[in-house]
Amino acid sequence: MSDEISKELFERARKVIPGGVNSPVRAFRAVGGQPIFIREAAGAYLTGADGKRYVDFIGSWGPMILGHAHPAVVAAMQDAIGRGTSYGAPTEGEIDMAQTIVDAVPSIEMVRLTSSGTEAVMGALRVARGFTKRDLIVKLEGCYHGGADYLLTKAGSGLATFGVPDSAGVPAAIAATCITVPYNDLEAVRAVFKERGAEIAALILEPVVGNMGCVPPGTGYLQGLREITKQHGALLVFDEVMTGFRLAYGGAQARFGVTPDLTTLGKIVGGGVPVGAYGGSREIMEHIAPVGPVYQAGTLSGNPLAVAAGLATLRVLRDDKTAYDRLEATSASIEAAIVSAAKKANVTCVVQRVGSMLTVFFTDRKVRSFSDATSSDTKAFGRWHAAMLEAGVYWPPSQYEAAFVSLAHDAETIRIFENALAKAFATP
Ligand code: KE4
Repeated sequence: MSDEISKELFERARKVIPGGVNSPVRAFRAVGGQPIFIREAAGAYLTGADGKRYVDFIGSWGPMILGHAHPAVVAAMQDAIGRGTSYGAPTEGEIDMAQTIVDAVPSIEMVRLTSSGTEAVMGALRVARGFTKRDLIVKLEGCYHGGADYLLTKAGSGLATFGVPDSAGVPAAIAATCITVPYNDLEAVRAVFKERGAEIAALILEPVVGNMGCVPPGTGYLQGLREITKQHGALLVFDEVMTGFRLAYGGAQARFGVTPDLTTLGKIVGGGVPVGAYGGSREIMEHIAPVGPVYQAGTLSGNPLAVAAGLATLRVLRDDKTAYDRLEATSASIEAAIVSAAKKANVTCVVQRVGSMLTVFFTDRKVRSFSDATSSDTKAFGRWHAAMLEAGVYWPPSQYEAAFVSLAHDAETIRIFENALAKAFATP
């Protein structure tokens, strides 16, 4: 039974917000149907406008690793809000937040807070350009790094050509400062650096990709990128906005043992409230204003309320010594449930998971690159997504996104999930 209240809210929203949403993927255009408007959330559950409860596998696209309305986060925000919401002046909480990130992330000696992942990426790549005095950025096809113009590009024809705009409004000259090559292809990266290495400031990637669906790095791939960038004097930037504090307390770089020059963070570091961050060595980071010549600023950067939520979240992850083991166990159960249900229904799909992020690809092959990902049957995914939603499971509304498991997912949520899978895989 569809949510009539959400339908009415969507009609109203579309009159005053482009597409009725404040971020495109929420509009369900990739899967069809109507978006569910959410009234509240707690633990592993979302409650829709009509009161229907859903097991949540979006987790606000990553931040909600503790589950929604975690008591420690709620208490920290309630305590902070009584002292005001923003001062535009430094606070002790920002020092605690910075120190916590420095202590956790291997590549970070100094860190600057922002209000989004996009801003963190923009800051990191600007300081990479300022530090190396080079202009070009290399990105990998299928990775998404937020809304900066020069990163909204797709691969031009051929390998080492410049990017072409992937969004209206991005000038060709700006897009041309970014070269896009396929993910998991070290030869393609070697070729780009052979041809243009002296002009390349940085290579940025999601160390485990979430934005073409969950695609892990091939064996030796991250180490190979580390060697190639070092050889050519370019900086290696791990965009850990999604994987930071998700795949391990130290992020993907701790899990895979490869240390980049710069790291971007977001999502979990804000605990569901707007916080982004970028960090690296003191030598690089002291190129940023007011110490150095690279300008980057933000009215609400380090906002006391957002820092309170983020710090409470990181402290739970730091102090709960079995958190990541429990997350791994629950995520493995969820993966096994999908594989078993698909097999029972004789449905061809591939489940790819790293830690507590995973994707169900409706394809018959291992997905190692964006071209593999686009072999997926997105219509079959759309039908499956709608059936899961009807059965009370809110899965990310796009084949090219990762789902997220939280510490609040438990045996009851897995039972609901298994029942939904049986129905969804039976849906033709
Ligand atoms: P924000 O500006 O949305 O906070 O972060 C941008 C960003 C940067 N880097 C990575 C690896 C990211 O995944 C993101 C944002 N992720 C998307 C979901 N895949 C956010 C959801 C949305 O755009 O609505």
